[in-house]
Amino acid sequence: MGPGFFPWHRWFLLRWEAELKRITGDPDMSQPYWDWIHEDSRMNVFVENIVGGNGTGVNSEIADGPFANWTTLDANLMPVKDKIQRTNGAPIKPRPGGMPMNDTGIPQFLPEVETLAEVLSRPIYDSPPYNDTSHESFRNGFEGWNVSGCYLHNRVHLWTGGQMSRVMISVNDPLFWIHHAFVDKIWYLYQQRWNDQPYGAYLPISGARKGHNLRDYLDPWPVRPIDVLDITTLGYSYQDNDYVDLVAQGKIELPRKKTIDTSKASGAGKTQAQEHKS
Ligand SMILES: [Cu+2]
Repeated sequence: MGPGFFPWHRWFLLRWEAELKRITGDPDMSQPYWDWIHEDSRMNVFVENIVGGNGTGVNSEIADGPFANWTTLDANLMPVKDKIQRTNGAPIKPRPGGMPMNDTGIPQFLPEVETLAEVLSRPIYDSPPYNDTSHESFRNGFEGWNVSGCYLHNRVHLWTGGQMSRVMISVNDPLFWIHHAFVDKIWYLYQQRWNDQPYGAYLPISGARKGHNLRDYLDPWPVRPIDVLDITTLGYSYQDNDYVDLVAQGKIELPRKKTIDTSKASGAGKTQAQEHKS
């Protein structure tokens, strides 16, 4: 997406939360987040009283929980016959109109804490050309495009599969909102750590495509990145001292990266490439 990825979704979430308050009539209603980085909370949302389980059957449709018979909408907001679908890491057949990824495979695992810690340690919010090819960019690494080698946010969408893996219809799955609330918290934690550093605050002021510079409107919202940088002025806050807070503050001792036997891995790759040629 680009530098506007975080502020665009921040405003989207705020609008959504305002709708939740309006519909429930509860002014204290707030949007929870799903911590997909902590071992203990990765999978425990997939239960009947939260978002329901993994998909089942030929269409990988969820069969339990409050959203099991949810009417889903297509990209033109027309109701379609698909129920909410999830594959949670299982290989699925690629579908037409699928999420454009530079990656070829379906991720089998949710993101790892080491990857999140690495991307949070990048002192530059974003870098030219301010799109999905930006290197040394916290935003691009976290958003998850191939060049940055992280896949954090994108990986969660693809791992879930079903509607979540297709940009224009991903909001059908309530998982979208709890995922993006966590994404927003991670941006907040990044801001806490790097905002007062030379390149840690929002970038760029100019030079990105329209809708992504500091004072550009975030199409279609009537706000600009500069308007949504500070969550205290937006009237909300996050629970602190959670696991991800400690990760962002460097207070968690991370397991060392597992050593991968690259000789075997590259050998397997070669065989496949040769088979493709023949
Ligand atoms: Cu997303």
